[in-house]
Amino acid sequence: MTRLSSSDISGINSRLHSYDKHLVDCTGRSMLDIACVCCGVDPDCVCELASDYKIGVVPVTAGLGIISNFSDVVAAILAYLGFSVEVSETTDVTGFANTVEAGVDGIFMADDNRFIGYDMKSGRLADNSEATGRIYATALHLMNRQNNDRQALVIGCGPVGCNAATRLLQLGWSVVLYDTDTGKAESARQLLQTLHADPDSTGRARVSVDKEARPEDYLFIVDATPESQLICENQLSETSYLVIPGVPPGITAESFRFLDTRVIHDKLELGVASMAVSLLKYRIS
Ligand code: 2YH
Repeated sequence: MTRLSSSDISGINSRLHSYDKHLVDCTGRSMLDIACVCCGVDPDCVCELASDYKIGVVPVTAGLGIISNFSDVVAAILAYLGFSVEVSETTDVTGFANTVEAGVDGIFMADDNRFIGYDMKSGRLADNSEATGRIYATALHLMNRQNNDRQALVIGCGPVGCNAATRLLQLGWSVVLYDTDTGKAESARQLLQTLHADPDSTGRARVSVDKEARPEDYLFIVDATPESQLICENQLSETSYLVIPGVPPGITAESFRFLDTRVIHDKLELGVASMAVSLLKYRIS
């Protein structure tokens, strides 16, 4: 699992508007709208409730410690989405207690292993890996505006990749799994196959493993790996669509320019949006 660095997330605050515009260009929807599609809630309802939903972000010193701008960047994303948010001045257990006592509706906090949101009233958790996998898959689905093909290669079968695959299956896609650890890919296939046993229109299973997967053979790709040199420029075409929840991204800066509105990647924004809307959902339904 990648631990974000301060430089990974510096500048996010000032780029929120332009990143949101990029998301609209890619999918036809804003960040908040993609999160709403992902969570199955009405954007108008979310817009109405968000400003009354108070979120406290608690810095955590455990393990490798504070990432200097992490809590502030998470808070900036939440505020951008319309939530009422404050970063706790105290950390860890004291920060958690002070934040609860301040009467918040939800709490966001992360250590080196998990990044969670917690809704006080329902007692429900939003897990960043799950939320990130699901929202990137939703974004890929929305990028496929012609609605053709609907088969995606999911590279990396960790929590983010498996949640992306799950969401794609729920949206009616077929998924081909790849992981350098073939055992991991096969275990993921078995689990997903149990959950989504319905075949595609030709009678084939909608979940499979391709041990020799070549990115150039797929139009729609999820890069859920921490590899920086995963996909070469010559493996991408005019018809490739790529979402990259993985950090660092597995393509070059040149490939980003080439793909333009056919690639989505960020370090925190979509995952945080998905977590926040999934918590608010418990207040709606
Ligand atoms: O970056 C991370 C983990 N890799 C989260 C994994 C979630 N999928 N955690 C951030 C740690 C933040 C730090 N404890 C702080 O500043 O509060």
